[in-house]
Amino acid sequence: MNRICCVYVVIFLTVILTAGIITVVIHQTQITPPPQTPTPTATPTANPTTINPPTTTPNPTVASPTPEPTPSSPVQYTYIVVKTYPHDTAAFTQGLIYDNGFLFESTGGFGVSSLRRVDLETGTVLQQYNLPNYFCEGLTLVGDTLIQLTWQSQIGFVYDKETFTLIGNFSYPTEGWGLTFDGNRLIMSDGSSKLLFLDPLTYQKTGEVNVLDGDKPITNINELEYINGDIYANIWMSQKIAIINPQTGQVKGWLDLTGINPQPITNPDSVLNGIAYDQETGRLFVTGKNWSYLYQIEIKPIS
Ligand SMILES: [Ca+2]
Repeated sequence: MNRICCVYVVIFLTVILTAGIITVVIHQTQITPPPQTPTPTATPTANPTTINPPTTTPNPTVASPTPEPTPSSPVQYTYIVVKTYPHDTAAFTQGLIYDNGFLFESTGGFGVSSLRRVDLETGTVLQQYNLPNYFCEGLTLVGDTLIQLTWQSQIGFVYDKETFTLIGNFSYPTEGWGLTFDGNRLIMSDGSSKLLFLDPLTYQKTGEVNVLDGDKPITNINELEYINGDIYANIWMSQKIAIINPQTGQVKGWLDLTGINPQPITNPDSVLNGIAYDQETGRLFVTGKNWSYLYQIEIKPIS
């Protein structure tokens, strides 16, 4: 019996010892994972960072190439004549604007330069201020004052719009060609490829932009008209009007007016010049130096 008891005791102890070892092993194996747990926790955090970028990064890379090549070639426009009005053939048109039912016109030429108020329907000159000693050029309206440039005299004149009373003048260092107003700045051309920006009160230059079609400078920029954020510009001795982005100077469109004037060309200087815009109705008017007619036109892209 004692021997049997001893055997049982030994078996019992062996079982307990074995169970103890197994428990320790199991315990150790269960403990091991926790230190690994932080690693997996870190992995999920890394996953979003690696997943997100692919979705966001490719988009800009795909999107930017599309807008960047925007220096696209200018849109080509043609015209439709909506209405024809009489125009004084003695008017060597250098500046033209429309305001409240009237055209205001600056005419050039030595001895015959003038500032005029013209009835749109009849072409009749209703009011005129002569400047025989100057060769007048661009014209624009700032509030109730008319601003007129001269070609090479480097002087500009300021008039009361109603009375044509000369109320001031200013000087500038370049030639004077075209003039318009964007509501904040005077925009002036001087025959080069530049548009000059002037303060409308002090007439001091505040900036300039080079007019380019792609990378080609466009020179001889003449009469101007600011229309809905763009500058429409006659190009001297050309049948085309450039539509220019004032911020970049890029030509965004070309309006070809070839054939609009049926008059036989007897004077080579009698070229297309003069753009006016009626902001209230959106009417666009064009004419030329000594032309018999002024045209209201609509423009449309050439398809
Ligand atoms: Ca104009």
